[in-house]
Amino acid sequence: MQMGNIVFITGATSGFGRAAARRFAAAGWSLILTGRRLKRLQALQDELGGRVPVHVAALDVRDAAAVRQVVGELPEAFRQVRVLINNAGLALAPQAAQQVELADWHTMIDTNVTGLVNVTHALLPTLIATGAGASIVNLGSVAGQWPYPGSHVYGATKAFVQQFSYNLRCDLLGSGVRVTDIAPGMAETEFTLVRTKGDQVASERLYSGTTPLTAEDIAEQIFYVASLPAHININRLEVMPTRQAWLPFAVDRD
Ligand code: NDP
Ligand code: 8X3
Repeated sequence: MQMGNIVFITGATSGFGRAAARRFAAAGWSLILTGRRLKRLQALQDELGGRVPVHVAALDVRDAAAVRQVVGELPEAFRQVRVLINNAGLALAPQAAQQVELADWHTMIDTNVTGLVNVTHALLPTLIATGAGASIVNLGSVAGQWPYPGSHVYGATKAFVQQFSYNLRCDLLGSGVRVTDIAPGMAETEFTLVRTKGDQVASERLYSGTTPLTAEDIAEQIFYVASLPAHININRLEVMPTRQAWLPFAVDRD
């Protein structure tokens, strides 16, 4: 294992984050695993801790003080983070904007925007100190680029992720720190279960009869961009299932 290969993952309790933890562990990286569900983090630590050093911390990314505390209290062996995977995020309220509770919009903004900048801000000095080969991998979405009904604030938060990623690149020029916006299309995780507030049937219906991306597919892309030679920066990586594409524009008619 190369010295200094430490990855900090938000939302490691499920989906892309958990698959990324397994992918980086397979390559010998030390893992910092965060998320709100501590039992799931501990289960992942039990699974991977025999192979690589694993540090877990229960963390709600919306809480800036808690983020600062977790980063500030990293054990010595985990301090020199090389890769930050800003993965924690969620969609809520798949219905039309005019039917949505304001609280759901706030939760998406607080998590996908405020949470992501909280973690980025706390780890920027470390990543800059790491220098060449350091990476920030942000989980955006096709929803950040392409509009569709029921995407409202979710898609808008992911548009933020894209532009924030590009803007960070401008300011980090010369530091060696890379920034990538990975924008997946439909991927089968707990994402739809969360979006529908626990509707297992709706979740299964969305993914049935087609071939969605898997969490492992996206983990492979995350690992790829973060382990490229230090002089290569993938700015944005949009990945869809072969069996997903766009529809024509909708038109309101008499
Ligand atoms: P999952 O629901 O399977 O995983 C989401 C993860 O985010 C969980 O580990 C959850 O952990 C964590 N999370 C949610 N809220 C918070 C919070 N406030 N603080 C800390 N962690 C939080 O979904 P995915 O793996 O699919 O989603 C991961 C990312 O990928 C998200 O940003 C999502 O928007 C994006 N994405 C997903 C796509 C898909 O089709 N699946 C496509 C495009 C993008 P816990 O609940 O334990 O805190
Ligand atoms: C999640 C993918 O297509 O539901 O970001 O917006 S999609």
